[in-house]
Amino acid sequence: MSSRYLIIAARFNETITKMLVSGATETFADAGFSGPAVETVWVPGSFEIPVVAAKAARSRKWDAIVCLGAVIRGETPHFDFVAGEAASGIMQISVETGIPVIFGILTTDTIEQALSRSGIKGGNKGRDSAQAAMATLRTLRQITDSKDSNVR
Ligand code: INI
Repeated sequence: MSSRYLIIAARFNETITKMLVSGATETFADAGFSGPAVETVWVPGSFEIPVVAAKAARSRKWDAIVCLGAVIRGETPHFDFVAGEAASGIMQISVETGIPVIFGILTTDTIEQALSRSGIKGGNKGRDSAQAAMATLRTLRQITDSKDSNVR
């Protein structure tokens, strides 16, 4: 089945978020989704992700949305606000629209921890998030299909 994915990435801590975007893009490509099937848009920071995700999800142009960012505690007293509001905004949009909106925002104490979860040591939150988007979409379609097949 054809699927369209949107990646929303924060420019804050761009060295890290670019690696997350690469991980997500490569994972979608490995699964056969590239070119117009995967679009990427950028926002200034993770705090701006929910408003863009809300507009995108309500437009119904994409089947799933992957939100990528890096919030590092050492860099800001706003850590709890930025990370917490991004998380709750993303969850709210996903549940409201029924579209998978994946929380791919790293929340770490140090830049070293963020780097090690963005591909430097193997793990890549962008890759995990793309996999979560495809898996959640599959499950939602499975539920819709089984509902339709029970209609007499
Ligand atoms: N945004 C991030 O994505 N990560 C951070 O670590 C961060 N810090 O450290 O402050 C951050 N702040 C910017 C924030 O997301 C907004 O762009 C800004 O507050 C304007 O609304």
